[in-house]
Amino acid sequence: MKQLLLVIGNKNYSSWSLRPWLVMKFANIDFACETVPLFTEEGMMRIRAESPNKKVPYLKTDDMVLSESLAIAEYIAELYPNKGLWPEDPVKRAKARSICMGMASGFFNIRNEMPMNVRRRNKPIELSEAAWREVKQMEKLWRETREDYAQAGPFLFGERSIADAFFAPVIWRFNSYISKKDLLPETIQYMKVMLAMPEMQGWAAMASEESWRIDKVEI
Ligand SMILES: N[C@@H](CCC(=O)N[C@@H](CS)C(=O)NCC(=O)O)C(=O)O
Repeated sequence: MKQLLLVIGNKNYSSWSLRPWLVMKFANIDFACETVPLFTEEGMMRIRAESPNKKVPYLKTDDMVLSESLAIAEYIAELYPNKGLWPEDPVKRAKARSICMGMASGFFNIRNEMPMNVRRRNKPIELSEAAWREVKQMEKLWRETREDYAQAGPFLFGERSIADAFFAPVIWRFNSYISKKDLLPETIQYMKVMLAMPEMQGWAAMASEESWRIDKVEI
C-alpha cells in the first residue's frame, strides 16, 4: 500500500485543506498529515519549496507530489475505488463532479467576504448583494441536489461523497457569518447533518487548539 502524506494549512483557516482531508477520512484510510502554518516565513518557505502550485494542500506519495484539492480527491478515489467516494451511478457521479468543479472555480464573493474561520461561531456580518446572490444560488443548488436523492440519505447525493467534502468549508462559513433566520430550512438541515459528522467535529476541535492567528481573516 502506498505511503500517503497530506500537507495542509492551518485547520482553522485553510478551506482548501479541509476538502481532501475529509475525503481521506471518509475513505477511512491510513495517511499521515502535517500542518504547515500559512503566512509564516517558515511555513511559506516550506510550501514554496515542496508544493508544485506553491499552495496547500498537497499530497506526497512514494512517486509524486500532487497539488490541487480536486486532483487529490480524484486520486484517492482511484486508489480506493471501493470506498464509495464518488456516487456509483454514472449520472449522479457526473453531477457530483460538476458541482465540485463549480465550487472550485466559482462563488468568489462567498469566499472573499466570508473567509473560513472555524473558531468563529454565529457572528453575522453585512454581506454585499453579490455575496447574497451566491448564497441563494448555493442554497438552491443544495436543495435541488438533495431533493433528487433524499431517499438515499441526508447528504447531497444521498450517501456521503466527495461532493459533501467540497462544500464543507461553506458550511463553516455560513455557520460563522450568516444568521440562521436568513437561511432556508433545507440549508439549516443540511448544515446540521454536516456539522454533526465526527470528522467535522474532529477538525473543529483541532482548529480550536491552534494558536496561530491570521489577522486579515479575523474580520
Ligand atoms: N486550487 C487550489 C487552491 C489552494 C489554495 O488557494 N490554498 C491556500 C490556502 S487555503 C494557500 O495555499 N494560500 C497561500 C498562498 O496562496 O500563498 C486547490 O484546490 O488546492
